[in-house]
Amino acid sequence: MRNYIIEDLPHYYEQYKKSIKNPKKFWDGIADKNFVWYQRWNKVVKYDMDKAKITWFKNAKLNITKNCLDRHLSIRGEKTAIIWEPNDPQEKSQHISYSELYRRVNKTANVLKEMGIKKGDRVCIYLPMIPELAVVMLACAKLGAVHSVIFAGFSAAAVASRVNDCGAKMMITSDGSYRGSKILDLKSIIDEALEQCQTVEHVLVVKRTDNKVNMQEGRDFWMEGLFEKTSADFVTQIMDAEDPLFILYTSGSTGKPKGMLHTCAGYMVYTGYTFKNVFNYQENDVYWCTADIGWITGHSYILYGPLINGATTVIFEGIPTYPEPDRFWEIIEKHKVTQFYTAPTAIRSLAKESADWVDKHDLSSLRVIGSVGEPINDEAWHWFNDHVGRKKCPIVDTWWQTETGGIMISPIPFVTPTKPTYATLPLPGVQPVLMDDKRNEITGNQVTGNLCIRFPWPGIARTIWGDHQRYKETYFTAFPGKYFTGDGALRDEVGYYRITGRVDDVVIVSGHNLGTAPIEDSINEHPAVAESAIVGFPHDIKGSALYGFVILKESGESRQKENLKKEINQLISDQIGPIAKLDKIQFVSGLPKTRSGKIMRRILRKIAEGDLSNFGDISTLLNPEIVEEIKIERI
Ligand code: 6R9
Repeated sequence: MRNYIIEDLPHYYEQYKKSIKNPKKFWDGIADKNFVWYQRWNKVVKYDMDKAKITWFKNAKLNITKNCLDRHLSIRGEKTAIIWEPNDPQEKSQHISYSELYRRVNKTANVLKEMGIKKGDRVCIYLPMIPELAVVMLACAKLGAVHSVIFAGFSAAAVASRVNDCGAKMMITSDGSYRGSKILDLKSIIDEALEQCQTVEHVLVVKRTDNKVNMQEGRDFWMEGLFEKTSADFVTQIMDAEDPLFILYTSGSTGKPKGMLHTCAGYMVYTGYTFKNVFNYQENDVYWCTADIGWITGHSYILYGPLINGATTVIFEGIPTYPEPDRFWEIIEKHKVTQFYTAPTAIRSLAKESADWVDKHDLSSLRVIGSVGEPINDEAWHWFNDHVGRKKCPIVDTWWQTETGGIMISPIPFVTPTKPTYATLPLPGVQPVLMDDKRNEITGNQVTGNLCIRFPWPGIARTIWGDHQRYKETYFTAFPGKYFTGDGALRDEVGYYRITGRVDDVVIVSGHNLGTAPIEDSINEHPAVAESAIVGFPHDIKGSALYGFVILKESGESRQKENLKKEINQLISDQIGPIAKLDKIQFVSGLPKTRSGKIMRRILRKIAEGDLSNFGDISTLLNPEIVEEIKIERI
């Protein structure tokens, strides 16, 4: 990012001010200096927030893969682009160079083309975390097809609804997937899903587990066989700035899936710029993000952002606890990882284990550690800081969304002083505003409100696939003229932001607005508590009251449950006030979570309300079986 590296705090403020005063000039400079284009734009940004119409770099011509691959070949062709770490530590890891990745992408783009895929066609991808996943996404981008990655853990029904929503012409999957000690049969899930889909003409199957699979004559083909035969030359498709790059369905929403559409130029510029600055990436670093590529974090910060910057990015196939709960720490030590980016849910689950698992590893290669996906509670922040960062690595608590394409609010490492549980300051070009429920802007500091963004940034999703009206209604009507994030935030005395959670997680008890996240934080500080979730339920006198679902650590299991309840409420009372005490506490063995680790509060709310029917589609949960248990043991 020539000329756009943020060097120190005054420089941040200077860049920030420039970006707000003249966003066009700011983004024009970044786009101009750091990317390769076939043709320049004639307008940096054009927007109408009421109609939810936004364009960036209008009429520019480009292909993101030129920026991810081609331009690196002459200077870092032999450099490792991808380090692939398999599920089983006994299996060899792979180092794939930029030139080898380029070759594989070209051959795969030829395979897709020969199978009839053209610019604009949608290709659904249902693959484990193997190198081919990155290769097929880039191959789609290279030929101009729109990829839609579906997390390879979703059920057949969830797959079918996504395939049908985007009208995919092709599906790419594998014969199976290794997850810890399990083998998942991906191909039969796809077979079942496709019984309900009319648009898919071909299924390409990547070999991974050597499972026996059914191959449907004329529809299904082994990728390997086709790949071997094709040429390694491919002429890159020239894309318009606003041509679709990918569709990604957001997790955890009710009803019809929401296919967020990202387009070529703005997404490229935004992920490239934010990756470089937020992770302080340097040429010989080894960067690792533990997310699944099936989520936006994986798209932007395993694949596109790192490759745009010529980085070495780790792709890990397995899970944090296999074969032992120190797998993450072992991988950091093995590959000398310099940036480690993970989620609070992973941090909390590993913090439950003995600290010896992490302390015994040499993590001295680490320079920056990061968190994303949900608010990171105080306890988890400190554990991450003490045991993983060893008090030497800044923690970048990065707030953003599938819809935002890239990181929006985050410390810049070695620049922004961090503060536990705070995402701190907006990145240049991002204008957060806090709004009250009457649609007035809340100015000043030490205030809380609904988090909106005033001005478009290049990475913003342009629409919901096939439903622009829904896009407009969801994001641009609650607070006219602004993008509404659905999150609440607090702005402290120096202007730092702390994301307090989804605004729909606020419960009003006897007229007091209580955010559930801070209550959970204080419960989690109880030595016997591993994790908790609070929801509201109707109460005759208070309007709403609080219901807590609490997971105990093993050490807490044997304690007297009634005493524990009293202690938990005393803790809340001490830290927040008696008003925040829980009316009901149910001890549970797990919480319903989405695949990206978010608690499905919608389900807990229904259980707390006593509405035990019609939970909607729970097949996309990580642990659907827990719902039954919680339901039966409801108080
Ligand atoms: C990137 C991603 C978006 C929602 C978002 C917010 C929550 C993400 C956070 C955070 C607090 C952070 N969220 N990062 N909350 N602090 N650092 O997670 O995208 O899956 O679309 O979720 O996640 O509630 O609105 P997505």
